[in-house]
Amino acid sequence: MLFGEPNAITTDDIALRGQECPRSGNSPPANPRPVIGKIRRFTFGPTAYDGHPMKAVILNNTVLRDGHQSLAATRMTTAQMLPACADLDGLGFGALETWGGATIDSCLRFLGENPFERLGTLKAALPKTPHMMLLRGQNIVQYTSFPDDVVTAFVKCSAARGMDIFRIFDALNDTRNLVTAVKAVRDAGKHAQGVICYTTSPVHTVDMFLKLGVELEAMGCHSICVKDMAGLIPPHIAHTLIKGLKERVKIPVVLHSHDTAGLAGAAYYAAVDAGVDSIDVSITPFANGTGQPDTVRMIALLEGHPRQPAHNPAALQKLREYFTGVYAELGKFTSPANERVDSDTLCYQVPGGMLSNFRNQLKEQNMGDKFDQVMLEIPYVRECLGWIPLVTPTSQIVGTQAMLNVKFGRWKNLSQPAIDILLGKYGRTPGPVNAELLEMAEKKTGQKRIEGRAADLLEPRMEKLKAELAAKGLPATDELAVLHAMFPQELAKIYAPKPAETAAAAPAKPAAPATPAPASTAPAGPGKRYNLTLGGKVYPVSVEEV
Ligand SMILES: [Mn+2]
Repeated sequence: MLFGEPNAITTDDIALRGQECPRSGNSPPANPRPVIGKIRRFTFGPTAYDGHPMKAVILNNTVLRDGHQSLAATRMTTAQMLPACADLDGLGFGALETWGGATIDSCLRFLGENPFERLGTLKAALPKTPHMMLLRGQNIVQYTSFPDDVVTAFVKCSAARGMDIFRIFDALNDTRNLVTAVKAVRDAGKHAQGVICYTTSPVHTVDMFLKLGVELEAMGCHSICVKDMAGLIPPHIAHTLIKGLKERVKIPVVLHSHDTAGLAGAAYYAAVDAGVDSIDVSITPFANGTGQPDTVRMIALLEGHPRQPAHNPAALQKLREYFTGVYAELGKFTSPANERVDSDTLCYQVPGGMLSNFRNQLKEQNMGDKFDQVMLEIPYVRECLGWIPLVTPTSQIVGTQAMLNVKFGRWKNLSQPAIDILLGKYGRTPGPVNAELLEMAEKKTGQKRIEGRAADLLEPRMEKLKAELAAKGLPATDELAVLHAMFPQELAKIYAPKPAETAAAAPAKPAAPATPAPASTAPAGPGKRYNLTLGGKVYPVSVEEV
């Protein structure tokens, strides 16, 4: 084993400060730095992995979701996935991540596909392996909060199409934003996986994450995923965190990381030593870099380890060859910047896919030369917004605000989503938000910060959504209603009459094509488009998650 236990380790000694980053500007931090209090002490027992020492670690495969989301702007089509399905299904992966995250947005916005039909098709093509999806809690697969009835309907529809494991996260780790989704998944008889979004900051400690894990189990989650979306977790911390969780909870624990900074393979290895039940891998070339470690590479890393899983090198090689062809087909959306290991992410914590996309965004804003300045502003903005983890949608919110601060001066323009964070509309922030900024936000909006669960303020919407669909002449099904709630324009485009059909009726004005042409700017992902009106000018900003 990598890690002996020469001394008892106490987790409250481990504050997760991450890399020291240079601070932009000369002004002191706007927040008084919260004190990291002495939290409950405990020591590790003598054994390294006291579950089943010889039980192989389970591998989950992400190539059909996070793999291409991280390395090819989520552009893999269902048609490109299907030829790989028989081999993927036969390899004995614990789960295949096939849906959720940005795939639903991408299906509608770029690929002209009905995402629920994709799920049904993939379920039929991959009948043996459990399907897994990424769900953003109360945000479903969008960027703002939805009422409980929409969240519940979405889960029901996904379960009916064959989704098995729902990996549910909240960007602020506010469990109040997970409750509805967890209950809906349990009611549907499916597997609810609660997520700990891993990040580093002066207010985050291993102990805080362990407490969150215990809370997730108590909430009824069937398993826990440590989601390291920006690839920040170092091996020793991974070991400490996973081991601590395994000692406190009875449900399985998964580690999900990205190789953006080159840490994921080693972090996984340490987690395997610590007793992690499963880890997420992908398949080259939709692996490594900003994606998950490649399956073959991870198995090779575990060579000689008692927990190395059995594998089928020939089938894996065949898949690798197949996906190499798909990667070439998606060349417009891939980038060497995503493929290489880049330690920048350790400093700025910006998820890898967002980093490359952000470069393009700044160029579009004529701010290409301001990249470093904006990156330096990100930790400062994050601190002022209560040290929120950077994951969709908070990564976009912090990135956009940092850009505005650099462009117009600090806090001269406060974006609406940043205001909503300050007002508590996304949930409880890990640290306190900057008091002056909060005052500014309250003055500007005439609203007070809310302390309760934001979704409690939202009226049920399903009936209204169905009425809207009916008024447009579309079928008023639950599936279309939840898509209409999140992606009204994109859904309308998919169902717009084809140009050929309208040619006779209105030849002068053809309808929008069902399959929009791919965006001309290379890896522009299916990110949120913010239209920021500043000083009378509209600035479109878009960034994407990893
Ligand atoms: Mn990920």
